[in-house]
Amino acid sequence: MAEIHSGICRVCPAYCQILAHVEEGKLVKVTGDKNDPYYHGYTCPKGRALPEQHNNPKRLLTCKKQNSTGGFDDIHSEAAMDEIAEKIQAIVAEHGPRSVAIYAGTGQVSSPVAPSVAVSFLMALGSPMHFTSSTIDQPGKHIAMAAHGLWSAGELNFNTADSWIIVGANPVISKASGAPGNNPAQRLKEAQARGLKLVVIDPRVTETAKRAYIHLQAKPGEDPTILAGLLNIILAEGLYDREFIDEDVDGFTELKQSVAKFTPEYVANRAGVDAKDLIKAAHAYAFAVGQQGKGGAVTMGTGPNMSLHGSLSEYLGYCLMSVCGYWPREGDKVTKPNVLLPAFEAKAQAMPPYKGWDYPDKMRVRNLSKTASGMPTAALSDEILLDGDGQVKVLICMAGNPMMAWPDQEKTYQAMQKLELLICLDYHMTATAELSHYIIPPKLSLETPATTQLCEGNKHYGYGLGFDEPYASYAPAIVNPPANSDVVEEWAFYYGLGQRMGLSLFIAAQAGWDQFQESQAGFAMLDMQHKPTTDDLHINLTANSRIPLDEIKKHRGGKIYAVDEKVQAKDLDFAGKLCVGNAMMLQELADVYEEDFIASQSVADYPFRLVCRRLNAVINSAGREVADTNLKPYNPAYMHPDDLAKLGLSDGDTVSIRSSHASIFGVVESDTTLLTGIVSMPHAFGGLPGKDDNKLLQIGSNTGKLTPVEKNYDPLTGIPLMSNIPVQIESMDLTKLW
Ligand SMILES: Nc1nc2c(c(=O)[nH]1)N[C@H]1C(S)=C(S)[C@@H](COP(=O)(O)OP(=O)(O)OC[C@H]3O[C@@H](n4cnc5c(=O)[nH]c(N)nc54)[C@H](O)[C@@H]3O)O[C@H]1N2
Ligand SMILES: Nc1nc2c(c(=O)[nH]1)N[C@H]1C(S)=C(S)[C@@H](COP(=O)(O)OP(=O)(O)OC[C@H]3O[C@@H](n4cnc5c(=O)[nH]c(N)nc54)[C@H](O)[C@@H]3O)O[C@H]1N2
Ligand code: SF4
Ligand SMILES: [Mo]
Repeated sequence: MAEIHSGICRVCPAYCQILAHVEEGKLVKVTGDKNDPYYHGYTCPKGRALPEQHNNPKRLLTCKKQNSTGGFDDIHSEAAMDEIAEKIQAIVAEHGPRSVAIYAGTGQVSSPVAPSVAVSFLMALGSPMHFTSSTIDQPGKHIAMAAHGLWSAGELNFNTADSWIIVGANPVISKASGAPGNNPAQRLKEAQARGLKLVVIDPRVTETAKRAYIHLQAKPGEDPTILAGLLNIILAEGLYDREFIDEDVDGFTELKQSVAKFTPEYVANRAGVDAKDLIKAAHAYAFAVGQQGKGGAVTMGTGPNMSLHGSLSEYLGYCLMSVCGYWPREGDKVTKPNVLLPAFEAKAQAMPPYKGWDYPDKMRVRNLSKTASGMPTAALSDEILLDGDGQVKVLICMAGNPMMAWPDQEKTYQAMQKLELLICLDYHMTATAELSHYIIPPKLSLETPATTQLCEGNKHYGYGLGFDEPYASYAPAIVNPPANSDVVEEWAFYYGLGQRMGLSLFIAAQAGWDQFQESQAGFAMLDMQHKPTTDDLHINLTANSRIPLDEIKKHRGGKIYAVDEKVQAKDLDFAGKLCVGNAMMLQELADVYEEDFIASQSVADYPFRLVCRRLNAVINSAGREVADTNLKPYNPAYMHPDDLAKLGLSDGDTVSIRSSHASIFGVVESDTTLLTGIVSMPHAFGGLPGKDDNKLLQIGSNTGKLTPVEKNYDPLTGIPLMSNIPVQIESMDLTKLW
């Protein structure tokens, strides 16, 4: 008989409430929790594969140390931490603390505990070198937020919105960037039935675009043009909220002047859309202007953020919300009140702009610095490869896979091999783990206690994350790691090093962005003698929560709490405003107008554009080891059948895909949902450069190889061109190569 425990899936930031079926201590099945008031039983294939992930025979259950032949030997975790601590101390003594870096990838979404302790470890060491995948994802969000400011009362509610624009995101598959994560397909369907006017801008008729009132199937990379065009129509026709702008928005005149050139005809010609559709989209979006509580939002995904002008696109998205006054007003219900984060006073006023870039922590290359999005990960390989003061010699890679995910795979490969010490915290043998000196496998998600705090805290990222209800859940560890395993929770690894190195680590209660600054209350030093439990750390993290964790623990499973927060009036003497006229952003827009928009040489030599895309059953490089057999082991290069016909190609043919930087192999597959001229291909496939190229049909190929990091990058965050990459496609009979 299986016991059934409620738990939280934390494979992706949707954080679905699940039922874990356990037999004799082993996780055997995961189903949705139909009684959950927020998720209503929703799960996806990745969550349902949690038993396969936890019980995978190939899962790493002991720490590994690389031997002199490149193979791995088992090592006890305590011995591994002894050796690693000693090595780090020696390297720091010789090269200083900046020689130690941490890279935390997507897997850290599973808990706020490890990232918090990781940051504390680096701070105690005195190293600023903390990197995450955020700066190779959608770093434009943070820059735009800083340049525009935030609205203290948060955003309007998707479930009651009248119009919504989704730019280069596919939430039905990604559960991110637009529709709420608790069953995005269903939420979109309901919204459509209710009459939501959804505008989708995407070169592909995605699962999300199928639900659109208007789908602008535009060329990739033209998002700033299209968004400026929408603003121009709205401003020229007077469809904006004059009262709101007078009261709460700066920079209106500058914005109006800057977008005036982006006429419907100009935009239509440039982006390959119909001018009438553009006008219709602007009207659909702006139709609720001036009616309190009505309106919508603009949300972006990886598409615009990876096509160079991500910050500008995100910024223009904010401008569209602010000129229409699409923010909650006094008396409206707060869409995302905190539960496990501190209570806050939602006021109908701006949190004014701030400088979110050029922070004092500098990189040694390309004049890059830390920004509100973090340290520029696209420059970390350079920091490892470039000799001299400040060179990174030690990398702790936590829940990330640089060899699959970082741009410029060849450079990443050189960097990983140059490190004096590479430590990988991962549960299976990834391409990065293969190159590591030590691999420290963690407990998996259902083996550790969990709260929904991290999901809640993501609410300002514009990812459609967070809960649009006062929802929270806590789940204790549900199963133990397999017998005889020696796995180490990620936070405990940093703690173990800290103990050995004589460091004092701390943990700070999560403040939430409503408070905007780290709260000092709830800041606790960790007891470095007596090891805390993971539950203790969750208590620290939730020290300032609106509803005490103890109360949440009383309700097993998810619950919507009785928090009925209304937006309060603006403070009497408050003069702060949102800004739609940021000079740096509007200069970038002027540059976009001036640029030779279809760089003619690119078109002649590289007639196709390779764009990003995600798969339902896996998350980036993770999950393929357990995904069901319907998933192809490789990443097809999807193209329109007309393009294939022109090139004399059919489904399954092999090709070379060449950018100005490098080339990879691909297997083409026809896809009528695409614009012609596009190659749509999932990332994070393939193996090590040069080593695994002949395994195309077994493991696919790595699109990251096509992107150089030192050309075509965002000057603030360093993110290079990772979508809309000009490529040429040539038929290639690979059987002749191998
Ligand atoms: N060309 C191209 N490149 C891209 C992208 C693209 O669209 N195109 N997308 C970019 C984006 S958006 C991102 S976020 C990055 C992703 O960059 P990364 O995060 O570096 O890559 P992932 O493949 O997500 O690696 C996550 C790793 O975490 C491990 N993991 C999962 N859960 C846990 C856990 O609980 N604990 C531990 N210790 N490990 C865990 C997984 O096994 C996996 O190896 O890639 C970026 N790179
Ligand atoms: N199932 C699943 N879920 C995931 C992930 C996964 O790998 N699998 N990854 C997770 C991660 S790390 C992230 S960051 C999120 C990302 O979530 P999303 O941003 O929703 O990612 P995608 O599904 O790749 O959607 C990007 C869309 O942008 C379009 N596009 C490409 N270039 C352009 C452009 O220049 N302009 C416009 N307008 N569109 C463009 C593509 O056609 C594609 O439909 O998803 C997360 N969730
Ligand atoms: S959507 Fe995300 S959180 Fe929900 S079941 Fe799938 S992987 Fe888990
Ligand atoms: Mo991501």
